[in-house]
Amino acid sequence: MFDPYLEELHNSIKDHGGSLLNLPNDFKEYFESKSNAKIQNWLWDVPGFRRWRVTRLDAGNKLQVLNSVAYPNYNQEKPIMGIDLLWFDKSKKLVAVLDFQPLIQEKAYFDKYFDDLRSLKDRFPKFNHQDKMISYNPNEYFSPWLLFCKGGEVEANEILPLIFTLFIDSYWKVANKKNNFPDRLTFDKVKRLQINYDTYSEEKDPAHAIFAGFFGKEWSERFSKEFLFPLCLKNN
Ligand code: BLA
Repeated sequence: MFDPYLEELHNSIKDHGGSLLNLPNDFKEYFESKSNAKIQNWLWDVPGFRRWRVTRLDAGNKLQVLNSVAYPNYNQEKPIMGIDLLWFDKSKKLVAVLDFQPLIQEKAYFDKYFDDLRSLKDRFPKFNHQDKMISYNPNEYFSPWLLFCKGGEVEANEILPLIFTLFIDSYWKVANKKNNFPDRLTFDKVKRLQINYDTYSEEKDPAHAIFAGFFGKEWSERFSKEFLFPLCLKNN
């Protein structure tokens, strides 16, 4: 379901000078026969970024996931790029979340980095899911123009392909924006906010139970600590 997006994302990262970093073998790929679930991960070194991770989960018709987070360097106050795409084939249900995740919730910051995301949001009303978030706080590390869809096959097959490309292209524009650092946020402040992002995300992530169910508690805890949220204060 998400392989074309995975390929597009990886090609786009390579086009922007990214190179693959090494990972432990059981993070590169891990298969659990009991659950028939496979997870693959990639870690990229990309100019301008401190860390860019990509995860692909294939649990057949139970669940398909593409997840990616890009953390700019600490001397860049730019938003974090966050993608979480889920497809539940049995129920033909799509959950798609794409955002420039803001470090702070201030108008001047939004005005500087969010024009393109705002216009994407205007163009794609189906990605304007209005229900309350269940686990996350919409005012913490989510922007007012978060692209959020809870839909089905039409959204997955007809709208997501358009949005995905435009979203990635828009984020590169933000990433390539000249940084007038130190602007609003200093190096130390950006670092603190990124540490807080990992701490917050680790706490709220609805995926823990899923990973533990598919791959066992032990592997999943190490994966969360060492790959997903290494800066999480709980782990340090
Ligand atoms: C929701 N993400 C979810 C859900 C699951 C995952 C199971 C709940 C789906 C539902 O409502 O039915 C699963 N998240 C995963 C998996 C990974 C993961 C398997 O990270 C693997 C690494 N989540 C992110 C990022 C964003 C994000 C980067 O990891 C930001 C774009 C957002 N996921 C996000 C949001 C929801 C969600 C906003 C809805 C949750 C809510 O309603 O509070």
